[in-house]
Amino acid sequence: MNEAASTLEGWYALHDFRSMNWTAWKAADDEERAVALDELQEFWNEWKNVEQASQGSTVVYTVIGQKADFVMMHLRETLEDLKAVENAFNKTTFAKYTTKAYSYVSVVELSNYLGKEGEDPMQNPEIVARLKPVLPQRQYICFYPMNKKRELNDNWYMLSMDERRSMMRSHGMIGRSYAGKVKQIITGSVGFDDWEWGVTLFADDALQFKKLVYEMRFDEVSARYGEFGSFYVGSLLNEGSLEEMLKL
Ligand code: 76R
Repeated sequence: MNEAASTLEGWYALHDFRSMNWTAWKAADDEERAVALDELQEFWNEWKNVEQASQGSTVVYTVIGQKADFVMMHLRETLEDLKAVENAFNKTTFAKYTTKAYSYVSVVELSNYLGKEGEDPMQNPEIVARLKPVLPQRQYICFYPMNKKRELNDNWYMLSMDERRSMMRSHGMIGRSYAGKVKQIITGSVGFDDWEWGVTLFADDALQFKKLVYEMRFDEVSARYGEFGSFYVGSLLNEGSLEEMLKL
């Protein structure tokens, strides 16, 4: 059998995409809307407590276009914790005014392609921090799921470790040239969801997503072996801007 890359896993991830039911939201009276927003605020405070206790992280972004209206990205220690936060949202009054648009379940993943030999990665605080990251509050988010191809002539999983490692080096070099501009979080989803990885990118300039993803298309790992799902792009929401979005 071919040598599998060994992976390190951190927090579990849920990307929970929702659409607004504007008809219901507009039909509600002022008091109902106020109750919904208060509950949402309470819920938001709970997420912040989780983050402060280093037990997870949550960010909320709008989604531009018709695929959804907003996305809550949650990182938590266990799948049960993710289910609990999903349920808690579903039980809020605010959820009554939303519909489910899409979701993605995965786990923060680092692979050993470029790791240093002989080093125990879990002793490296930088690696531990990347496995359990506080999600960045950059202005824009981009999310898409992807696979590595398994076709007769182009089968990533049949390549030798050396071949994959050298291609991943080239991939990493391109990625690194976006340091400071784009922050990426790769989450693995083999066995969890419909694609093999979720790619979540954060940036203050949304054009950097286009430039990075485009540049990677010319790199062999993506050009030859990458298969991509739907792309979602959105901008940062905090309690204030969410209220603004919901104001009638
Ligand atoms: O983790 C590291 O920083 C080491 C180098 C590295 C690995 C191992 C790295 C760097 N990536 C790795 C793994 Mn990546 N990455 C993607 C996409 O749109 C596309 O064409 C592909 C989607 C982007 C935009 C991106 C960005 N990467 C992976 C894996 C797992 C592969 C496997 O195990 O087979 C996938 C699916 C994937 C996909 N990558 C970087 C980036 C960026 C910006 C970096 C540099 C990170 C940095 O140095 O800060």
